[in-house]
Amino acid sequence: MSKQRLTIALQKSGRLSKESIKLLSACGVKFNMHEARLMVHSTSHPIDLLRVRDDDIPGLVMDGVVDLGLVGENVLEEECLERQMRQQANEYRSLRRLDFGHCRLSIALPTEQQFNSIEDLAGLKIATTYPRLLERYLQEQGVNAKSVMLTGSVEVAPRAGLADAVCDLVSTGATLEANGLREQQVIFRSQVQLIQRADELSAAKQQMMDTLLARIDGVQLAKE
Ligand code: PRT
Ligand code: ZN
Repeated sequence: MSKQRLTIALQKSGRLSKESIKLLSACGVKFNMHEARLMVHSTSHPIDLLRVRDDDIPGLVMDGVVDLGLVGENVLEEECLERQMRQQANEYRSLRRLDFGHCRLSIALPTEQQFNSIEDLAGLKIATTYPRLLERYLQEQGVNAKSVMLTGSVEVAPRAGLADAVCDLVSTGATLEANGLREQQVIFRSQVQLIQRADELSAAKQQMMDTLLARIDGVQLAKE
């Protein structure tokens, strides 16, 4: 990565990509976007964008491969816990919580299933893309349930007989409802964070960073 240009990792395509680009544009940072490109250079500032899958963003920041990242706290915290377990570098600086990508990670059960308290999860298999967040929650609650890792189609797991329950991201709740599931317990609330790698930036990058942060604050304030 460049010593002079600030590198920002953001989601290539998905729920966060439009808003991430919109935020940078509102800060006056200009790009010639090419849909296929991994790396995009700003034409107005010493800033480069690295467009990747959201799951790769925390690791790229924690490993110091990029300077900044825009990522959902669900993905960030999951990677942090995973790296903690594996005793890998998991440090980063939290710069700002941003006003997009809001969702919650919730445990949901088939609608017909009784649920009175968290103890009702004992002995169940719970499908999730976030096993570390789920296991931490279960441990805190002292409930002995099993997480089953699925990277996609989590909401169909109970009907397919792969699990008894799910622990999945929810925003409107329509997906759970369409799959005959009822949201029972929120375990984590998430929005997008701007994060920075843990070590010091070069003077040139730090200067660009200060300018960018001031503009982000201006944009956020104007939205309120
Ligand atoms: O390809 P890549 O790995 O980059 O993308 P992805 O498919 O892993 O992620 P993507 O684009 O779906 O989501 C990126 C991030 O957006 C997530 O990590 C969250 O931080 C945030 N986010 C906000 C959401 C949602 N809202 C959301 N509703 N991510 C996923 N969903 C899904 C959820 O998994 C479920 O399938 O939407 C469905 C539920 O939505 P409702 O409205 O029906 O409740
Ligand atoms: Zn992803």
